[in-house]
Amino acid sequence: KDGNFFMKTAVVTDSTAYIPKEIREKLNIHMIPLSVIFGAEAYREEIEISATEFFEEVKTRDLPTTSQPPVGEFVELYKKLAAEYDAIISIHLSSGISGTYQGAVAAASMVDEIKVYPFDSEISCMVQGFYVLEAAEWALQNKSATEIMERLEEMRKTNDAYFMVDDLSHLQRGGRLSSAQAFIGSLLQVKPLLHFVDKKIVPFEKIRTRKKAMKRVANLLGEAVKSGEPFHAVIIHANREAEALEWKQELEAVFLNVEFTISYFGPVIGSHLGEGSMGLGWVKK
Ligand code: MYR
Repeated sequence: KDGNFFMKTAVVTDSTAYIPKEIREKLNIHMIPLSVIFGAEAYREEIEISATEFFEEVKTRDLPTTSQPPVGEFVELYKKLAAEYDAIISIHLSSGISGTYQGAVAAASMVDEIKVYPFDSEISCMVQGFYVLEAAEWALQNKSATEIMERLEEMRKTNDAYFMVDDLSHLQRGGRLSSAQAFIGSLLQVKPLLHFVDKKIVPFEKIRTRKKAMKRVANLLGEAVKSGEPFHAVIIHANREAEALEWKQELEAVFLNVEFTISYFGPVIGSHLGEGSMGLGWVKK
């Protein structure tokens, strides 16, 4: 705020936050899609292919590869927003698993018309979405870009997530699992719980069954929220909505200071995790 002049800050993210279109429109969130590539055909997720269409498609086809958005798409959007806004906050999936954030940084240096603040969420999906929703709400309240960036850094301190996959080989094939090859070999037999360390995906603990893994994650949440302060949490599933709903009800009955929502692993992230994956992320309100 500078006298009567309010900073207008635009919020940009990528498709892997999986924020539904109605919410993006309501909160003025601008989205740049990543793509899934089946053979010679590329589809921009959330625009040309939905999560439902994707999981239907991969019933009869191998999982596709994925690609980050072209830098030109960031440049074009930033230039367009420069006409209407004073600054841009651009929030992206972890730079340890995708080149998307670097693309935003490169585009920011090519656009002189407006100051762009790229933010590496160091995570993805609706856990990245927590940052995006908060930034968008603060921007609507005319908070400055630097104030919003400080708030995002503060959120990092209480933001955490764990997830499990049915088949670890997808993550390994896509090169998104960071661990010694021999260790990964030993993990392929079990269902390890995974998380992010230093922007990269690493196994957290070897756990043999899905039920036990979910129990372990619930305990980790309990540890994180034990102060009783209000938290947001999100259950994220890859085509397992009924199971996610059931887990939500179980967790809601135990953690009264936590507001739970359900989200999904869409096409791009689903290509690396495979169907049946399930995750839980949280942040202090
Ligand atoms: C690209 O092609 O640039 C996209 C690569 C995406 C890799 C995704 C790896 C799995 C991420 C799991 C996130 C879980 C968040 C709770």
